[in-house]
Amino acid sequence: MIGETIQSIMNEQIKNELESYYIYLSMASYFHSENLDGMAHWMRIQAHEEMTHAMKFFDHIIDRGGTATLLDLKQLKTSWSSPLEAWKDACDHEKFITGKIHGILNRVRAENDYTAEPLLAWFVNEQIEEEANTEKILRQMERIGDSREGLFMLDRELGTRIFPPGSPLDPAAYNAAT
Ligand code: OFO
Repeated sequence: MIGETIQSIMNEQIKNELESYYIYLSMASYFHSENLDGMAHWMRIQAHEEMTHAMKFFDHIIDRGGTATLLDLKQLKTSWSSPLEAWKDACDHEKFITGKIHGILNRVRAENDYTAEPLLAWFVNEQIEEEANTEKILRQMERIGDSREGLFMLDRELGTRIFPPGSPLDPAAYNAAT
């Protein structure tokens, strides 16, 4: 059975992950409005990943006999002044999430909750990749500067990211389902 303290911080993290989902879907919308459909596509897949992150905490709580509580999401930023600003925010957001994951791991250790440690270890590793991905794109954006050509080349490259099979956010899947 999961303890009250760990259940409560995991419920908080479900909210953080769902807010990540919202932020990246918002960024997808912004990139579409800028005709950067490749970046929008990348963000849709990122949003999908965030939903799966939320569900990992959700299932962990349920599997241990607890109650997953869906907390209110805060109103998040919905527009950006430039693609560069959006990528900066994505990068900062991943660092913020890494801090949250490390904080949960500290609490899990303080509570001697050995059952939760493997889940947290997965997230610690995942955050290395999450930070590296956004950091790399941000550095490329900074190098591109004002070059329209560079921006569209990167946009094309990011449009090649592949949706995980069965993703409900893949337009090919939900359009085929109707
Ligand atoms: Fe982007 O890793 Fe979850 O939030």
